[in-house]
Amino acid sequence: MHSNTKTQILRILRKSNGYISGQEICESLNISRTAVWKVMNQLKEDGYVIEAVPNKGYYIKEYPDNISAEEIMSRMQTKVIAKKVIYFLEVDSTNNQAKIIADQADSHGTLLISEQQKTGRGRRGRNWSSPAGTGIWMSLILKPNINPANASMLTLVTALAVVSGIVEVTNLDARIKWPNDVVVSGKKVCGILTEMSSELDFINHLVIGIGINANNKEFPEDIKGVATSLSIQCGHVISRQDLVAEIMKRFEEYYHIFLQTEDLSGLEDEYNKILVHRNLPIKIQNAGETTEVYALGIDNMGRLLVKDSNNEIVPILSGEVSVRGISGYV
Ligand code: BT5
Repeated sequence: MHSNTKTQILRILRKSNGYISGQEICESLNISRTAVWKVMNQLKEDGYVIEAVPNKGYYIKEYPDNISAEEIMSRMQTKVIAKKVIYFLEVDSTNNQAKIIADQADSHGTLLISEQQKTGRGRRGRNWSSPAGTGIWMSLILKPNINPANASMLTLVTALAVVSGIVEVTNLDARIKWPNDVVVSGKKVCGILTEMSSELDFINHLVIGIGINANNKEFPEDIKGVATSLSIQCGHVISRQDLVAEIMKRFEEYYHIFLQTEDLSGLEDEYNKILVHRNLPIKIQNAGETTEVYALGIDNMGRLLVKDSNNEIVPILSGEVSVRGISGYV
């Protein structure tokens, strides 16, 4: 109840263009003056700079760089996605925590987010660097009523939502490196890890892990060459809260479009427009073998269509290959 009140008060304060009186807050939430006053004090402790002027009311002068559950939820403009947010200061991996609670009946749409991950994971046991106070390390739980064979396309849907969110908030020229990386200026700013628990014809749950380098200033030696952050690219600190809210909003829209056909028919054009390799030669690495092909774009099943050396068009499935540019990561 209390965290709910905090979320609602934050929402009201953000919406009001200027001061809002304690009385108005009490009335719209049907709570006491003392309850409002308590939440205001808590918010101050959380780092919000709140001005309280007699006869005028409250006004938030400064927001902390805070990705608490209440802060994120108060910004959400969605119907189902990320209406419930669980925040951690530190965690092994948000995907691990998501899996623990995913089988609860009401977990669909729950978002888990952490300031830091001790053992953030990439695909196939690879490591994902997730230091504190810099990035967005989050996992979304979904329980779609779709064929498990189509679930991997949701990674592409997510990549599309991440790019749209980044473009909206930063105006950077973010692009997708098929299937699940988001790149800016040829370097990786985001990776997506989708994990599924399913039966042959039924999905118990999906966990979509999203890692975004938002305000990282530096990277560990081993990934310096391939990684960058949004703040490095745009030259200023970006609002992680705004970005999370925007990505979730976009995700909900795209998810809805995906569910209508259970494939990417309604999204492939948009995806292909921001595909970094589109109409370029790439290298496909598969089981130690490297082939040079020409990338055309994805089809409605999310497969990458490439033209091989015989000029034949071949669909490539994600999960089995890794894609590289001709002379580097992109
Ligand atoms: C990915 O794997 O790109 C998926 C990353 C998913 C991370 C999120 S964070 C929230 C959730 N909880 C988790 O535990 N994971 C998810 P992959 O395509 O396998 O890329 C991994 C590779 O990217 C590594 O081997 C490094 O080379 C590189 N890498 C590691 N950390 C990075 C970072 N912060 N930025 C850019 N590249 C990184």
